[in-house]
Amino acid sequence: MSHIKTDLSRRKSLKVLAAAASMPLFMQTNLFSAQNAKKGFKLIKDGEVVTGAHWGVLKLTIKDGKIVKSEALKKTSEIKNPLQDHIAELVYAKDRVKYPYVRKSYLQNPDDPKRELRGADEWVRVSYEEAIDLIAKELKKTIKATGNDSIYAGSYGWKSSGNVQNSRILLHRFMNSIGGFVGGLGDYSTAASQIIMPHVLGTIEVYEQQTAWPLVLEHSDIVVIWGANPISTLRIAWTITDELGFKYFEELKKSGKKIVFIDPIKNETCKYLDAQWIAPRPNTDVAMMLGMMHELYTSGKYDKEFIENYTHGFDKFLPYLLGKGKDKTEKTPKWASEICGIDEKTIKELAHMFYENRTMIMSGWGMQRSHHGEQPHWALVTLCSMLGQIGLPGGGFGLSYHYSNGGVPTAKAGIVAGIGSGTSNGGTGQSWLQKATSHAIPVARIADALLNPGKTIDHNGKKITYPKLEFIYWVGGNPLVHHQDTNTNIKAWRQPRTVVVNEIYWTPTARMADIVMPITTSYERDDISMTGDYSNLSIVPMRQAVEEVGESRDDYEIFTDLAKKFGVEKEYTEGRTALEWIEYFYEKAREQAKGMQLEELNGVVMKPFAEFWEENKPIEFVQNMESFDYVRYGDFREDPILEPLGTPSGLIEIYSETIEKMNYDDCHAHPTWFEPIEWLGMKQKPAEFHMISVHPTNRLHSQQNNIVLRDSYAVANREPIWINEKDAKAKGIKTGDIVRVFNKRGQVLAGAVVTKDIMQGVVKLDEGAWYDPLNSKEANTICKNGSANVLTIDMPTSKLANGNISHTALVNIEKYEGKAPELSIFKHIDPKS
Ligand SMILES: Nc1nc2c(c(=O)[nH]1)N[C@H]1C(S)=C(S)[C@@H](COP(=O)(O)OP(=O)(O)OC[C@H]3O[C@@H](n4cnc5c(=O)[nH]c(N)nc54)[C@H](O)[C@@H]3O)O[C@H]1N2
Ligand SMILES: Nc1nc2c(c(=O)[nH]1)N[C@H]1C(S)=C(S)[C@@H](COP(=O)(O)OP(=O)(O)OC[C@H]3O[C@@H](n4cnc5c(=O)[nH]c(N)nc54)[C@H](O)[C@@H]3O)O[C@H]1N2
Ligand SMILES: [Mo]
Repeated sequence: MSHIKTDLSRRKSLKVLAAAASMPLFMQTNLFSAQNAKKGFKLIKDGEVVTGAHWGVLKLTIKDGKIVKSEALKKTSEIKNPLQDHIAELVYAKDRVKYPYVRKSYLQNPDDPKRELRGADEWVRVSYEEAIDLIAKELKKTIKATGNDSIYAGSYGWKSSGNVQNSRILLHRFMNSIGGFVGGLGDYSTAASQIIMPHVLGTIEVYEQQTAWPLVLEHSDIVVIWGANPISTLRIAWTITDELGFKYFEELKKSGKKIVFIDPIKNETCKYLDAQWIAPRPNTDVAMMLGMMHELYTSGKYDKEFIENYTHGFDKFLPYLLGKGKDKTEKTPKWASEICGIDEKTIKELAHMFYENRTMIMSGWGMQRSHHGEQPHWALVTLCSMLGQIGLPGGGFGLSYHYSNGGVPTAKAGIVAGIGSGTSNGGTGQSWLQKATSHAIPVARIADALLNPGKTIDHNGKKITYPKLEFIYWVGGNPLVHHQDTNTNIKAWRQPRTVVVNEIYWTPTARMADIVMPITTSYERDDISMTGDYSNLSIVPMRQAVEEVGESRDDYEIFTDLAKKFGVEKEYTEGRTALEWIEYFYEKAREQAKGMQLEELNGVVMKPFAEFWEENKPIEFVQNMESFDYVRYGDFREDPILEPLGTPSGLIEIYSETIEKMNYDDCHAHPTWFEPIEWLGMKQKPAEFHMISVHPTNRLHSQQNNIVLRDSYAVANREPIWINEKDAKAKGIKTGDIVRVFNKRGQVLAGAVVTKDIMQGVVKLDEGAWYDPLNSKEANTICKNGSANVLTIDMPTSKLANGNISHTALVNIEKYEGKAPELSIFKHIDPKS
C-alpha cells in the first residue's frame, strides 16, 4: 500500500495549509439544503453521480434515490474491469451491518466477556448512543487499568478510497487524541521488499514511479514479467485507478515485442500477452537467478563497468556464487536447475538473451510474500546489475508496473492532501497529536503478539517487545481473512478483553468482534481523492450518491462522537465536518495549482470548491513532458557521485555491512538461497502440493466476495482451486468436484478447476474467500467456502522484515465424498431486520 507517497505530499501541503481556515465556501452558496444538513448538498434523486473507488472513476445512475447502474466514466482500454459493475449490489447487499450490535456475553458482563465465545455467540442490537457509550466506557476502563499500550489499533486493510473518510487514519487520529495506541509496522503487500530495498537501493522501491512506459515501448527489446499478474492486479489502485496501466499493457501486446513470463501459474497476463511461459517451482526464483548469474560470470558476459562503478560488494558476493564460501556449493545452472525445475539450457539461454538485448524485468510482489522473501528482489537487483542496464531507457527492473499504474507519466497537479493521524507520518502540527505510540508491531506478527505478550523479537536491527493487548479496534480491514493460519489467529483474537470493529458487512472479522458499528459505503458519504498513485492525473469528487443504508454512519462521525465522550472533540475535528475537510483540502490543492500557474501553462482550471462540487466532474491535469522521459535511476547512472543512492556506500549494495552487523541466521549480508520452511524440493514433505494464494482477479481481497460477481467464478458454490490435469487425474478429481484441501494447520472445501495452466505439484487458491466455519465452537473446524489462510503458515519472512509468507505452504487435496455442507457466511445475520 503506498501510504508513503501520500503522506509525503500531505506533509508538504500541510505546511502551506496552516494559515487558511476561512468560512467554508459551500455555506455561502444556495446549494446548501437544510434537510440534508450533515452533507451540505441535496442528493440527486434521478440522474447521474460521478465518484471514485479503488476500481476506477465511476458513473452511477440513480433512479428514485437508488443506484441502479455503475460503469467506468471513461473507457480507457479494451481490458475489462467487472469490479466496476456491481456498486448497487455493494450498497444494497443483504449482509450489510445496518445497526450497532453487541455480542451477548459481552453486553452481559464486559469484565468477564466469555472471550472463548467470540465468533460463536449471539448478537444483541443496541441503539447508536448505547454503542458509543459502551465503547467509550470500556476504552476508558482499559486505559485506566493497563494504559494506552494495551490498545491495538494498527488496523490494517484496504478501506475504501477517499482522503477524508480514511477509516484507518481516523482511528489513529482518535487514538492519538486520547493518548496513543499500539500500531502496525509495514504492510502485507511488500513487507519483505520494503525493508530490504532501502539497504540495497536506498529507497523502498516497491511504491516508486517506474521508468516511463513510452520509453519501455520504444527501447525495450524484451519485457520479462517475473511473478506478476498486472492484467488482474491493475484492476485497482490504492487511491483510484486511472486505468492507463491497462492501456500500456495493451500497447505492449500490440508492439509484438518478445515477452517472457516466469511464474508457476499461467495467469491472465501470460495469456493476454501471449508470452513464453517458464514455470519454476514456487519460492525457488533465487536459485534460478543465481544460476543465471553464475552463467553470466563464468562466460564473462556481464557488465564489469557497471559492477565497478555502480555497485558495492560484488567481490564479497562472488565466493558465495562460485562455491568458495562457507557452503562450498557452486551456484551453477545445473545446481539451480535441480532446485527450480527449469532445465539448465533454458537458464543459460535466458541469461544470455537478457544480456544481449535491452531487457526490462517487471516483477510483482508474490515471490517476496514467501519464506525468506527478502531474497528474490535482492537477487533480481544483483542480476540486473550484472546485466548492466539499470538507469537506461527500457532496461533494468521495475517493481511496480503491476500496481497502481506504475510507469504512467506523472501530471503536474495540485495535490489533494488527506486527513492526518497526528503521528509522525503526517500530523497537523498540533502538540497533543504528536504523542507517538510507544510500541508498533510488524503487521503480520499480530497474532503472535496477541498470543505471546512480553516476547521480544528482532526486526531490522532492532528489538521489539510485545505489550499485553487488551483492546482491539479494527476499521477498514478483514484480518480474519487476510492473516495467515486462521485457526491460530482465532485463538489470538480470543485473548483481549474487548474487540470493536467498524464494518460495512458482516465479514468474518465483524463476526469476531464484541461491538460492531455499522458503516456507510463510500457511495453514501462525501469524500474526495485523486487518480493514479503515481500519475496524479485527476482530482475526483466523491459526492454522496444515495441515502445511508439502515443506521450506518461514517467512520468520521463515529470517532467524532467518541472524541466527545473523551472531551477532545475540538481537537479531533479541528472544528470541521467531513465536507468542510474536503473543501479545505480541495482549496489547498487549488492554491497550489495557482502557484504552479497550471491555468496559464496548460489550461487546467480549478474552480472554487462549491462550483467544483456542484459540477461533479473530475479535474484532469496534464502530464509533464519530462515525465515521459523519466528513467528510474537515470540520474544515478549519469553521475553516481553527484546523485548517489541513499545507501551507506551511495551505490547498489550487493553486500550490506549494515545487515552483516545484524548477524541474522535467516538473512545474510548478500543475496542467498535459503530453503523455505515448506517447498516441493524438501526431503520429508509434510504435504503433497505447493499452494499459492494469489490475489483474486474478481475481487479486491475479500471485497466483493459477498455479491453476485461470485457466481462468475465459484465452482460448486466454493472458491475455485486450480490443479494441474495430471495431478487431478492421479487424484481422481474433475472440474466441478468439491475437494477437501488440508494440512496440519487446517482444512477447507473448494471447487476443483482442472487445467494445464498451472505447473504440476502446485495448486492455486486465491486469497480473500470469506472464512466460513462449519462449527465456530470447534477448534480447527472446516471452512466451507475455501479461505486460503486456513492453510497458510504464520511465521515471519526473516528477522529482518518480519513479513508474511502467504505463498509458502504445502497442502493435500482429495475429492470430497458425501454431502457437502451449505455455506452460511453470506447469510444475513440479524433475523429481525
Ligand atoms: N494467503 C494470502 N493472504 C494474503 C495475501 C496473499 O497474497 N495471500 N495478501 C495480503 C495482502 S497484500 C493484503 S493487502 C491483505 C488485504 O487484506 P484486507 O485489506 O484486510 O482485505 P479487504 O478484503 O480489502 O478488507 C477491507 C475491509 O474493509 C471494509 N471497508 C471498506 N471501506 C471501509 C470504510 O470506509 N470503513 C470501514 N470501517 N470499513 C471499510 C470492507 O468491507 C472489507 O471488509 O491480505 C493479505 N493476505
Ligand atoms: N484484482 C485485484 N487486484 C489487486 C488486488 C486484489 O486483491 N485483486 N490486490 C492488490 C494488492 S493489496 C496487492 S499487494 C497487489 C499484489 O500484487 P502481487 O503480489 O504481484 O500479486 P500476487 O497475486 O500475490 O502474485 C503475483 C504473481 O506472483 C506469482 N508467484 C507467487 N509465488 C511465486 C514464486 O515463488 N515465484 C514466481 N516466479 N512467481 C510467484 C503468482 O503466481 C502470481 O501470478 O495486487 C493489488 N491488486
Ligand atoms: Mo496488498
